[in-house]
Amino acid sequence: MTQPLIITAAVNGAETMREHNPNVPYTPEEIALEAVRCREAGASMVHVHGREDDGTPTQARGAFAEILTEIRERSDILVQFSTGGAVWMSVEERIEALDLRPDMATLTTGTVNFGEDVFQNSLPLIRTIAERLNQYSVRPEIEIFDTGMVDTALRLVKEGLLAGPLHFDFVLGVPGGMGGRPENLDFLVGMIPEGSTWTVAGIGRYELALAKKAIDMGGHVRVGLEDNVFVSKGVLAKGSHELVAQVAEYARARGREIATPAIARELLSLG
Ligand code: KMH
Ligand code: ZN
Repeated sequence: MTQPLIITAAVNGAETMREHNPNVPYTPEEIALEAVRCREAGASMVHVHGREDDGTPTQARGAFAEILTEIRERSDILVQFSTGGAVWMSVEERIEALDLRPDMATLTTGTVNFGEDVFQNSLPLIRTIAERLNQYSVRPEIEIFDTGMVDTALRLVKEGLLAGPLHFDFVLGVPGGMGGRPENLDFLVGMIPEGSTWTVAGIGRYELALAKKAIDMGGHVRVGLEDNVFVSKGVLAKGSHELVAQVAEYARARGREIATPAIARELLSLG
C-alpha cells in the first residue's frame, strides 16, 4: 500500500538570502512561524538551519535551542536539524546542537562540488557525524547529492554506524551534484535497500517536477525556500508554505493521503 505522503519543508537553508526571496525566515521566531504555516499547508517535518538575526548562517547550539523551543511551543511538526550547515563550517560546529535531540538530523555521505564551492564530507567526517547521531539517538536523513553517496551509506551500515530502516533524501539539481533529470531519481531509488524510505529535494526549477514524480512513485517530498525560491516561473514564493501547499494539492488530486507528524514519525521509525 502506498504510504501517506511526508512533506518536509526546508524553510531557510544556509544559502538562500533575502536578496533571493524577501520571505526567507532568519530569526528563531520567524522560522517557527513559517514552520506553523507549513504544517497548516501539509508539511509534517521542517528542515532547519540556524541563522543570525542578519541572516548569517550559524550552527550554534544556542540558535538551534531557540529554534526548537519556538517551534515546539507552537506546533507538533517534526524538527530536523541540518548537520550540513554552510560550506566553510567545521564538523564540530556542524554537530554541536545534536545533544538537543531533534526528531531527525541530516547526514551527507560524501563530498560534492556545490556551485563554486565544495561541500566537504570526508569518510572520517561522516563517521564523526554518524557517531554523534548515534550518541544522542537522533535518526539520520541520509542526504544524497550523487550516486557514490548511496554506496558510502551502505558501507556505514556494514561498519555498524548506520542501522536500517534507512531514510534517504535525494537532492538533485545542485550545480556540481547529480542533475535533476527524472531518470536519475529512478536510478537512485533502485540502489537503496528494500524497506528504506526516501524523499526527493529538487533544486530550483527541478523542485516541482521531481516532487510530482516522487508522489506518483510512492516516495516522499521536500520543498522550500532552501531549495527553490519560486512558486512558478518568475514568481517568488510567499514562503515555503506556498510550495508545500502546491505539492499537497497535487498529492490530494492524485489520491495520495498527506501524513500528519504522528504518521510521519511511524513511517520513519522515529520511536
Ligand atoms: N548548505 C549546504 C552546504 C544539509 O542541510 O544537511 C549543505 C546542506 C545539507 O544544506
Ligand atoms: Zn539543508
